[in-house]
Amino acid sequence: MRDPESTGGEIIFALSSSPPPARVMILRLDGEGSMGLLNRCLSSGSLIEPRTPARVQLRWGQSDFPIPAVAVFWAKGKSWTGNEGVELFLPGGQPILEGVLGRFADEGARAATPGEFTRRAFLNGKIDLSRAESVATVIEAEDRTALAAARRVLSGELAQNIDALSRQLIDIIALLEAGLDFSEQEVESPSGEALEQLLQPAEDALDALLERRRWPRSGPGVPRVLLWGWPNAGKSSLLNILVGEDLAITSVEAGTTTDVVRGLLDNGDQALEILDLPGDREPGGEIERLALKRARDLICGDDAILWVVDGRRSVDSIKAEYQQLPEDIKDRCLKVLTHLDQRTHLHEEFGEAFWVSSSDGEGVNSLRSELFKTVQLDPGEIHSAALRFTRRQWHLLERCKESLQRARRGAMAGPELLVADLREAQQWLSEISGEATPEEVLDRIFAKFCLGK
Ligand SMILES: Nc1nc2c(ncn2[C@@H]2O[C@H](COP(=O)(O)OP(=O)(O)OP(=O)(O)O)[C@@H](O)[C@H]2O)c(=O)[nH]1
Ligand SMILES: [Mg+2]
Repeated sequence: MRDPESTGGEIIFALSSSPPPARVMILRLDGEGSMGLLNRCLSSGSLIEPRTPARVQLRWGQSDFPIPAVAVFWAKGKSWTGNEGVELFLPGGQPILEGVLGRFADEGARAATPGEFTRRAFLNGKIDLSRAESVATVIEAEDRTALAAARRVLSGELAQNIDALSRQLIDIIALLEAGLDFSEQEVESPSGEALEQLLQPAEDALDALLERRRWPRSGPGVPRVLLWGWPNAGKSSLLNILVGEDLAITSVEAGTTTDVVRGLLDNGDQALEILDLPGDREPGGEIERLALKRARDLICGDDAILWVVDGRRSVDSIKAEYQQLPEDIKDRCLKVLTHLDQRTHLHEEFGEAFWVSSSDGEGVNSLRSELFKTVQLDPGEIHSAALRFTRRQWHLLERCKESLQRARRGAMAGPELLVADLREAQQWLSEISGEATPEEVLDRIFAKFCLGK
């Protein structure tokens, strides 16, 4: 599928159990020739039969005693990764571990990188990316509910849903394109009713899938609050005054914050993490583009969002900015108007907004208590078939929803645009399944895994 070298051309090894001291260690070898490699390291016994445990004696140094071990060999196509592989169970101990791994390295194998086994399974088409990602969420599960939800994804429930939804979209696109390709005359956009019939089932399926995310806000980890808004809106100043520490640099220069700055807010009962992000703007260069993308990628999941606006701006300009906000932010942000100390007008249209001054602290206490209330909101019921989405998956599903909404809104502009929006929606889905996930995103996903997985 991608780089063949990374799918089994090289033999990799890792400890896939807890590190010593331990009674037993499990080592894994993966890649073409794993069995031959292990056989070269044995002083007695040999691995011949696949999937049959064999008692062996391992030679791991010139003058050292052989180590009794049990080895299992997996033939190509039959293992978790899809490659030829060996699992080795042997007595736990640091010198043994170092000695055996050193021996494997002498034989030409190399240490696996974090998540490399799972990555190989994905690259070999054994699992899709949604299942690969869930290996990490299963390991990280904090309680039984989290574990059950993660295991549903591992077993392929998300993958099946994404696949079905993707096929639905492809069918609609094909139908529309058939009209575009073969008609001699001008192609009309489908009527409102026809469009409804085409899109509604897909939208319903997506909503049903999003609904399965149901996750208690007060659940795993510390709830997060993101500060979003234009450059110079006063985000970093607000972070500093909220946490009572000068964590972020502030300046009259627009674009001061270029990376995510994190602060912790604690009221004794509960803690909140506050993330100050670079101001939302058109990126000027590559580094800025990456910084903004990173910030944008953070905005998903259950985080509360503070939409921070310089309160000295005109109502019309603030309203226009609000219209431009991504849908997933609009729905759930608390509006904050800064520069209360320099306020020149009232902005009654934003009656629900919080006015604050980072210069004298006015309004900051009530915003702080509102934040704690927001994250303590009723978590909602946990869906009985909840799926443990990663932030990335959740984000992509929301992007898909946005594209479908845009398709519906823009349908009257012509079938070409409609098809383009639907293609985009389908593209977001293929990033979840991994068919169209950029290499650097894969690197980031698998880098978070532990070694040996
Ligand atoms: N008087 C007054 N000045 C403020 C207030 N909030 C921010 N400022 C000033 O406005 C300027 C911009 O504030 P920042 O906090 O750096 O703005 P930002 O949104 O983090 O900007 P970027 O990092 O560029 O996106 C700074 O000079 C702050 O001192 C406020 O409530 N009152
Ligand atoms: Mg800033």
